[in-house]
Amino acid sequence: MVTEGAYDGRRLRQWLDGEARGFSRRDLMKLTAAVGAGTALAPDAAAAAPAPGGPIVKPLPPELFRVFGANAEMRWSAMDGQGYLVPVDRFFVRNHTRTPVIDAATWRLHVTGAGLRHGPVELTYADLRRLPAHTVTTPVECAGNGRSFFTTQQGETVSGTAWQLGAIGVARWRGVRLSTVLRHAGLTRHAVDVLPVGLDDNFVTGGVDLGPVRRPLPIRKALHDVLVAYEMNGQPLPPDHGFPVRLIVPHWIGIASIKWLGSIEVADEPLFSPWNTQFYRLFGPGFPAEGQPFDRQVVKSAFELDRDAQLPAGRPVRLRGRSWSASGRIRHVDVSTDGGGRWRRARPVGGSEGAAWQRWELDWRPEPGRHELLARATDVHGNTQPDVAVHNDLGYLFDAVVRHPVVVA
Ligand SMILES: Nc1nc2c(c(=O)[nH]1)N[C@H]1C(S)=C(S)[C@@H](COP(=O)(O)O)O[C@H]1N2
Ligand SMILES: [Mo]
Repeated sequence: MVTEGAYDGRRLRQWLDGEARGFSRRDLMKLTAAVGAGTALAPDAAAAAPAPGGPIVKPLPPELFRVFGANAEMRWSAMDGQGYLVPVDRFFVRNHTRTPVIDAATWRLHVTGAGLRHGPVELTYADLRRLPAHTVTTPVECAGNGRSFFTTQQGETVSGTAWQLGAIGVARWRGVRLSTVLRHAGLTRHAVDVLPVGLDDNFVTGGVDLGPVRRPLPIRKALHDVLVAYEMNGQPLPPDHGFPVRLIVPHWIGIASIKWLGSIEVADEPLFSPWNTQFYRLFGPGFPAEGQPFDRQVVKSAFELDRDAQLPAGRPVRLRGRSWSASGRIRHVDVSTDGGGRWRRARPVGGSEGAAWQRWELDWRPEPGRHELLARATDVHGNTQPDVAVHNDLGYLFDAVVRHPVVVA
């Protein structure tokens, strides 16, 4: 398992040597030109200064987080006793560089591009707040959530941050529908793709500046359920989660939900960025050489326990967990406390606001010793968690049932 940075460097060298899959040097030249244009379109980028201190602003106490450089995942034990939503103090953070500090008073959202009817439009924070507000409860989940289990459970090599299952959080997001913003700006019938661009530092890897973090969305998704969010769990967005404004793209991989939103290009042709060509595609044997694109998350489950958690012997234990699917509500969750021999149906707890996830519980009378817990969720469409996830080089979409060791003493 190598770090995301090492992976990026390796991929980039292959790319420069002409061995890259689906992204030629010519593409790189075009990309570099496009990046120049993108920067010119975001004159307020100077308003975003890196935060003093580390790459993440909020405290990362070890009982709530596992930290990987600029990224921090939630420990699942931190959800024990919590409600439906993940509080901000334990919500995972995934930064390509570092959290910028942005002044909402000088911030502008620039809407530009050939897909606009009357030319570019600029919105202030106050403008955005005056547009009709909408609230959605939905997860943000990194495409690589669960990646470490490709290695520890399947013995496979993958690159990227070695997340366990804590690169997900569910929050209640409030803001303006992207469709409202785009219709306010005025779309032509030829709008095809929308490119949201972040105001954080350019992402530089292997000595090459890939420009600001950005990933195109098809106009259909953009007009369907995407939110331009300014609140998280009833409070202004915290700096680490995109203050003043981020995109929330329900059920899609986290990279779609661009934080620190500075501009949105509406194009009349398909758009590309490294985040939908070089990264966030499935590469490896069995996939096309240029990589298989994907956007949607899969089905997963987690126990609200640390790995190797100590549980008391001699009395009943109430196991709790959550399951989620990007395709719809969870229909049922089966739990095994003996390494997969016997399965029992977990009891659902509470509702499933926004179909973000389902809480569940199961009572267990454990014998002293080591045990392996497993949870397998099935959604309303019959999508279920397999025993083995499909390997891909970048370790995305780990959906297999995770074996969770605990010690009863
Ligand atoms: N501008 C910007 N947006 C970004 C990122 C980033 O580094 N910069 N990271 C993306 C990724 S990969 C994920 S998984 C989510 C994480 O959101 P969170 O940090 O609020 O949990 O933000 C996405 N949006
Ligand atoms: Mo991510």
